[in-house]
Amino acid sequence: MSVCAQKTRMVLAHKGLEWESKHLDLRAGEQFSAEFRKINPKGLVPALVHDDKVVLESNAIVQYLDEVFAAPPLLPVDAVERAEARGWLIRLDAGLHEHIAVVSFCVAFRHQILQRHATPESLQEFFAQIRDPSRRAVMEDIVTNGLMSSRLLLAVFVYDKLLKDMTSCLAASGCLVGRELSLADFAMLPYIERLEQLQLSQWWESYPELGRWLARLRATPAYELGVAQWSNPAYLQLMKESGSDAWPKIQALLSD
Ligand SMILES: N[C@@H](CCC(=O)N[C@@H](CS)C(=O)NCC(=O)O)C(=O)O
Repeated sequence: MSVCAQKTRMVLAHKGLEWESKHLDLRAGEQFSAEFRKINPKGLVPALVHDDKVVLESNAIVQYLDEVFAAPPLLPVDAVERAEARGWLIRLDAGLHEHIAVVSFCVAFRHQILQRHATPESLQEFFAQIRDPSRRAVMEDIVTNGLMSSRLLLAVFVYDKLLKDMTSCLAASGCLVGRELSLADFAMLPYIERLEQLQLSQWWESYPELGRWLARLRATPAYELGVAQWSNPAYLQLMKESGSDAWPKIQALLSD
């Protein structure tokens, strides 16, 4: 259920490409194995291996796929629109990706970590596996503090602005850029769907454009092959249960 892997699989599926998937159990720490670190020393998914070459970073991967497998194209022809589509991808790397991790862990996934690592020693061992000190600090904070993490407030404000910006772009054609679905739509979908899985869809109750956009993307074969078929019922259940009382707390942060 990695948002970056969902995005990548949707693009592979939209292009009609066949791929072999090696699923890693992130909660079990399989991304930290020596074998996977040979592919991605950062211990992050997804990683694409194509023609014996490794391509890392999901936004670089989807653009690589769009260049190497040109049809059907997923970037607009118009240069300004191409720049706009890339702008949405940059927005993910410039903060939103970290913010969805903050929201997801503060509301739901921290419970998995706390359950798996029930003693302080085991929890410290888990944090110690994260080599990047900044990622480790974020994880320690959100797992330990949950909805009380100060990072959640920032994440909520950034998301609120994103939902408004998306709505104003979607009003014109139902797509984020131009008139056809592009990398921008496929990249952004998992970040919005995750909010819904966390029971936060009331956030965009007054933005019907977003609901229509979600429905349009979910009707694509790419969604079925890249996202729906990979859903993990246990994760969905955890997000549903843990998210049941999250919206009033998020709403309170928004009105502070
Ligand atoms: N910038 C990277 C981010 C990758 C990333 O954060 N992947 C997450 C899943 S969405 C992951 O592997 N998490 C495992 C961990 O943090 O230990 C990309 O876009 O590929």
